Amino acid sequence: MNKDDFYKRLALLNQAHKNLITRKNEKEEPGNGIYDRYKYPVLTAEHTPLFWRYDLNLETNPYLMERQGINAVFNAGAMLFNGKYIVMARVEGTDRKSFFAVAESDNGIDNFRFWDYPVTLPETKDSDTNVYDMRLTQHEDGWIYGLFCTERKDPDAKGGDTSLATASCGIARTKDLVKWERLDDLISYSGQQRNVVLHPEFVNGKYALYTRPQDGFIDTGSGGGIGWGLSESMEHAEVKQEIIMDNKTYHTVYEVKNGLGPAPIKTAKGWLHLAHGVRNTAAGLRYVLYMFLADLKDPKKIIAKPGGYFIAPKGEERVGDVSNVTFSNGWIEKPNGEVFIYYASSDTRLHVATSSVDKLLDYVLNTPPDGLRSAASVQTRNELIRKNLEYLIK
Ligand code: M1P
Repeated sequence: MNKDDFYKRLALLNQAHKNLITRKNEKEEPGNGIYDRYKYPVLTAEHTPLFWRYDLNLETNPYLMERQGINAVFNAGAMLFNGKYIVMARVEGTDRKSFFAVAESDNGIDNFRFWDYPVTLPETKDSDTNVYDMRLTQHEDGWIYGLFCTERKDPDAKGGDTSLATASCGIARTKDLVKWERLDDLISYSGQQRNVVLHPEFVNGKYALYTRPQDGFIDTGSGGGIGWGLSESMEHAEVKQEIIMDNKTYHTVYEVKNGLGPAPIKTAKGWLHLAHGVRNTAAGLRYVLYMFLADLKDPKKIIAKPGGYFIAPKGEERVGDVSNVTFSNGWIEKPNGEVFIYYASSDTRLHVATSSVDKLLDYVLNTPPDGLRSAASVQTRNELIRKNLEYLIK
């Protein structure tokens, strides 16, 4: 490619990237009254800076090729930081390795821009093969903690078996989201761990962790459910005893497994939680989001749980590297009570849905619980129909 063509192509790439990252997002009307969805994802692989992917030097990359492609941007932690909406995205390269990167926006619904460098996460002595799904917790001890899954090849895997892996909870902390101190991985006694989340406050003077014990890497087996345990420290976090606070349940949207999403939001009526539930289908696993409310004084006690899902994949969200998945590990509560829910679809892209603490409390407190039988579902629906028809006749 001659110099002119190189710079012409570069200008085209720059323009396409700028158009994408500055595109205004649009609320989808009329919504369901609980939350609003938006027309465009907030982040995709194409949102990552060109200088992460291309060698921009004419001498060393005369064809202006993409040298280090990005495959997907999805499951993101989130927080307000220095007045900006921050997401800590899971970025996956074309080499299948994930890493973390911060993107920020002024309004939380569009114009997200990645910081120049992804997170350089220190390793422990036992290096991570893959890291993903960071939950950010601004803890009352003053640190911002990032808890994530660290995946390694299973040391017990026999000779040629390259599929067996182990999942553990990696832990790091920071004050500025740039310099990270890596702490020991969580020690627990219930098999593998994914979807571990740090509660933002001390409980009985200890750190409180939501866990998701599992027997194997993919299947939770006889384990599973959202667990709860306490740890004396985060430098050497150890949960000696886990209790399951939210079980998997037969013929529900969390029949096969579930796991907590972001750290809960504290409200006047309880701790508001967002989680994912997984069921099996003939087409594979289906991941949806659901919510519940836990007791303010005893955060392991669930006090309200609507039946069914809160967000499920819709339209293009249904398709991706792992289709039929919605997953969330980040949300932001603004001081005025607005809530920005960052959810990913099909392990491919990141979206936002907006709501408020008032609406979400109304949803968790006034949506009927799962009656666990078709007859119970009909009874609940009939009750709604009867009330509506009587009200309309008046
Ligand atoms: O592929 C769907 C999700 O699968 C895992 O979640 P869980 O442990 O609950 O099954 C994670 O790998 C997650 O990142 C992924 O989105």
